[in-house]
Parts: sequence; structure tokens; C-alpha cells
Amino acid sequence: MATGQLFSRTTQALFYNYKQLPIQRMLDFDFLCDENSNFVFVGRETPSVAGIINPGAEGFQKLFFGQEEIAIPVHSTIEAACAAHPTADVFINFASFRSAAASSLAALKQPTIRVVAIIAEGVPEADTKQLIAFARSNNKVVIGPATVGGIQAGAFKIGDTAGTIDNIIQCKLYRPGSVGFVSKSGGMSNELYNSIARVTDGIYEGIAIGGDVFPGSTLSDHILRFNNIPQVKMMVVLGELGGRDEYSLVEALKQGKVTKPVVAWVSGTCARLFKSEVQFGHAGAKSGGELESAQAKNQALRDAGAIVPTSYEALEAAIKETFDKLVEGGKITPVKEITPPQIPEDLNSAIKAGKVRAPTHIISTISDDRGMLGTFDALICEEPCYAGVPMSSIVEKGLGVGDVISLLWFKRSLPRYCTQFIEICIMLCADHGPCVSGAHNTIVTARAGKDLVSSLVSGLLTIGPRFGGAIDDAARYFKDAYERGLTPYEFVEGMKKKGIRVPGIGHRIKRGDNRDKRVELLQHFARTHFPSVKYMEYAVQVETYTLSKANNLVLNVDGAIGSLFLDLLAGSGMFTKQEIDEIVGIGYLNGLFVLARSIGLIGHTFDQKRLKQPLYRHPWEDVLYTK
Ligand code: Q5B
Repeated sequence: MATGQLFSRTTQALFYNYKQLPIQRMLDFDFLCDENSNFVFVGRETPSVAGIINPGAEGFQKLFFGQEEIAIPVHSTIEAACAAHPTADVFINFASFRSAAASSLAALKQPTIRVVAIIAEGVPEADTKQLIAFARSNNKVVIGPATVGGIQAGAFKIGDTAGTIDNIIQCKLYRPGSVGFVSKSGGMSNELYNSIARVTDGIYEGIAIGGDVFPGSTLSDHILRFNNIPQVKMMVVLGELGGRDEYSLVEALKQGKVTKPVVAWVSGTCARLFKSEVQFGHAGAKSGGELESAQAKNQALRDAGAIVPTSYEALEAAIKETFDKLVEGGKITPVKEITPPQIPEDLNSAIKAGKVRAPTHIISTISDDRGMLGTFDALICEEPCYAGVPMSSIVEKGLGVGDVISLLWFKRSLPRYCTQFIEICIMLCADHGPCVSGAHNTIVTARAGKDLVSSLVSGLLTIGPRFGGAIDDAARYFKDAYERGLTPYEFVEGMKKKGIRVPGIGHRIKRGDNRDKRVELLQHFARTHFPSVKYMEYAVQVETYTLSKANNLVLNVDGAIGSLFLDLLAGSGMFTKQEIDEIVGIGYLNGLFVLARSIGLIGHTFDQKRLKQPLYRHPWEDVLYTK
């Protein structure tokens, strides 16, 4: 790198605090960058961000480098990042004002880091002074605090400098020109990049030193540096009222240390129009006295040999005049223009702008967490909706779990007796003691030290044709037999011939003389509230027949729910015949047992943990060992 040069086309940075947008803008700039050495466009070979430091997090972040997606390593500490990327010598600090100083100092202490740019505003002045002292004594450069950063055209850009890609193209920052530019203000630097591109062959390097009272590097630091860079043929300075920074440039000019033309303007001349002292946007932008006024500083720069126009409006003309003279004198051969490539547009922004359409990968009809959309997708309310019903309305109307199930499973609001029936099913099936298959598995799993989800799932996995998961089949077979007009005898014997046990019939414990209370409660509720219980009465007739064969062949809880749900679907008038066939065909009803029993299985998990039960081992005596 030439003396004075801070960056090059191979410069890589470490980026502190993950900020997707400025990093992506740096990488997009890399794609646009051309050194203007021939007529073929050549972007940067390596991404300008080598690594990201995200305190406490590690891994990779996916970003675009041109059209390609790349994975940029994320490190949890500055030390780890510097060790992993020893050639990355620029540290771009996007920390908040609270942690910017400490992290900047840590970065400056790394031997591999040469330049630190601090974006945060409001860094305590005492901390900045310490950073400046450390940087000076260790021959390092600090840009900022309170800066947008800087840019070497066609080579390297810090964070958000120069704004959007459109602006960068407009300002021709994708290839080097002949002008070195330094400014206090980051916002105004964008303005000047534009002006300079209009009247010269463009920027070689631009730096915003930041608006604090104590900038890490000064206007004159950068002007003296530019003076040593052969490609820089003229310099533009934009100062502002407040502070004495411009006077060090005045001194350098007077001492003949600056040999290239300097066009300068100190803004804030309007301060005199105010009766009292005015503080402009930056911490340092207030006139503390006559010497710090924009007028005094402009005059001092003019007296020292800088080209200082009479107003900001005349600045562009002064830059043009200076540039034209250098061209006429043969000191500048204006660069040949090239057309930069187009950055591929992000899909999301293209969709937003209505430029492209993309197929979706998922279709969902039951809920919408984006809120309720009205005509032409206008947002009516921001709260999530279940089947179009906003959550607030569910709460305000005092609806319950049965209503939520009817909205999310059946996509409609069912009458109260239906949702009450659903809730009774959930309550009655929530648990059936520790000895049933599901609870046993959950208990064994919890005692093996597994977590809640593993213990729950281990129990749920036992739900199937013999245990709790016979509701759908019970509904299917009872419906088919009823609709075909089979007598209980024909139905049961027909099943026997096929070698199929009647789903919903039979229980390990319950008997004809020891009925399942749950079944009785469900039957009582349905007989009281349902308009018709024809399917359930058919199941009862089947039970009467099976009980004549064996005392344990009772209508069990699965059979009761399966047959009664057929009555609910048919009798509520809320479902078409086709919809009922679909519900029974898909098999919604085991969901009731799965949902209900989860409550109990979670309870069993907590119970075992609370009781600090040790690993379960089945006793040998309870196993028949045989050959
Ligand atoms: N036999 C439930 O059987 C059980 C017959 C049958 C015709 C039948 C059995 C069965 C259908 C599936 C079903 C849900 C496996 C049950 C539930 C939740 C629970 C659980 C809890 C809770 C019980 C003895 C003789 C044999 C068989 C005949 C049996 N069932 N014939 N249709 N359905 N039912 N499941 O007692 O001539 O001797 O060979 O599969 O609806 O899971 O509390 O524990 O809340 O947690 O083991 O309530 O009925 O009887 O297999 O020794 O059979 O009866 O063919 O005849 P068992 P087995 P044979 S509710």
C-alpha cells in the first residue's frame, strides 16, 4: 500500500455487532468495485468483510457477494476474530455508545488491527481521548466516533458510507477518481460525493471524521495523508463551525506541507443570524467564540492558500474550476468511464415493489399471525386470528378450548353444545392413572432423566389402535355399518370373519358390570343436548351383542367418542355429507385423545420429577424367562 493509503482493493474488515444491512451494502459495493485499469469490469475478488464479531454468538451469517451466497464467520470475541483473520486490518465498530469505547480499545490493542472506525454517537469524550492517545502512540488510525465512515472509490467502503447502491453509482464511487475528500459530517459527505462526481472525474477517497468535539483523526490528518497519495490530485474539505480542527489544516497549509490544491468550505455561516449561541446537529458543531465561527475559519483557510468560495452554493463551481485547471495543466487525465454491473435485486424488495412474483412453498388456511386482512389485503387488525376470528374476540366472548379447537380443526364456530362436548372429551380423557400404556411410558422416560418433551412424546407414541387411538376407526366402522343397515350381529361377525377387532369395543379393566364412568357421562350429555344420537345408539346395540360374548367387550371411551362425534357432525347441521366423509376419512378424532392425554402425560412427567424418582428397572420376577 502506498504511503498515506488507508485501504486497497484487498482490504478486509472485521465487523463488530451483526448489522445485516450495512454489511450487505459493503459486499454489494465490492461487487461494483473496479480499479479502472482496463475496459473490462473487474469487481473485488475477496469480500471486504472477513468476519463478524457478535459478542456471545458464534457460527456463520449468510450474505450475498454479487449473485453468490457466502457464509461469513461469526466470532464471539474480538481476539478470536483477529486470530482467525490475521489479514483483516480494519475494525468497523457498530457497537452502541455504551460499549463502543471498550470494544474499540480492545480492537486497537490487537496487533493485526490498523484502522478502527467508530460509528456510535455519544461516546464519552474522556473515552475518546484515551482511544486517540492509544492510537497515536501505536501508529494506528481512528475514524470517528459519530461517523458514517469512509470510502476508497473502487476499492473499499465502510458500512453505510455513501448510502444506497443507486447513490454510489450516481456518484461514480465504483471506480477511483482524482479527488481526496474529507468532511466532518457524514450526511454532508453524501452531498459532496454527488457534487464532486458532477464536476470532476470523482472521488479517490472520502472520509467523514465525525462531528464530535474530539475526532479520532482530524481533517488535517487526512489532508496530509491524501497529499502523499499520488492518485489524489486535489483535495476538498468540508468543515463546520465549532472547534479548532480547521486551524491545524491552516497551519499545515502555511508550513507548505500541503502541495496539492485544497478547496475548502466551513459550513455554519448562518450561526450569526441567531441572537444566541446555536448548537447544530453534531456535538462539536457550536461556535464557542469568534475563532470557532465558520466565517473566521473560512477566512483563515483562504489566507493560508486554500481555495475558499464565498458561499456553500459556490463550492461546486470552485471544485470544478480547480479540477479543470489541473486537467488543462496536464496533471489529471480524466478517467475513462465504464458501466458498472447491475447488483441483483433482493427478492423481498422486488416482491414489495411488485416487480416479480414468486410461488409460495406453504399453504395455510387455519390461522394468520400477520393479523386480519381485509379487501385488497388492507390490514384490519394486527392480532393473530384463528380461522379469521381475532384473538381478542375469542377472549372478549369468553370462548373456551372447545371453540379454539372448532376454529383450528374444523375452521368454523360450532354451537355451544358441540364445543362443550369437545371440552368434556378433553377433560374426561386427560388422564386414566399411571398404569395405562401412555402414562407408563412417560413415567419410565421421566425416570430415565429425560426432559418434558421426550417424556411426553414417549407416552404419546403409545397411542394407537389398541390404546386411545381407536376413535377414528370406531367412527369409520360404526358409520359404515350403520349406513349399510347392518344388524349388530352382521357387523360384529363380519368383522370377526375379517379378523378385525371392533374398534371402540373392549377394555382391559371395564366390564359389563363395571361400566366406564366416562362413557356414561358422555352418553348422558349427548342424550340431553344433541338433536340426534343415532350413531351412538347403534354402538350401544353393538355393545349389547358383544357383551353377550364376553363381559369385557363394553363400549369403551374411544367407541363412545367416535360414535358421538358422528352424531355431532351429522346433527349440528354445520357440515355437509362430503365434509363429514372427509373428517372421518382423514381421521381427526384421535386428535381429541392425543390432545387430552398430553395434559395427563405432562402431569405424570412433573410428578416423577417432583418425587425425584430414580431410574426405573422392571423386576426380574415380573418377567417370564423362557426358551
Ligand atoms: N375381543 C382394548 O383387549 C383391547 C374385541 C374382541 C371383538 C373387540 C381390545 C381391543 C379394540 C380397540 C380399542 C381402545 C386391547 C380401548 C383405551 C383408553 C384407556 C385405556 C385404559 C385409557 C382390550 C379377549 C377376547 C378375544 C378377542 C375378543 C377383544 N376385543 N372381539 N371386538 N374389540 N379393542 N381400543 O382385554 O375368542 O378369546 O380370542 O383391541 O377400542 O385404550 O384405561 O387402559 O383411558 O387410558 O386385552 O381406557 O378390546 O382382550 O385381547 O385378550 O381379547 O375378546 O378376540 O377373543 P384385552 P384380549 P377370543 S380404550
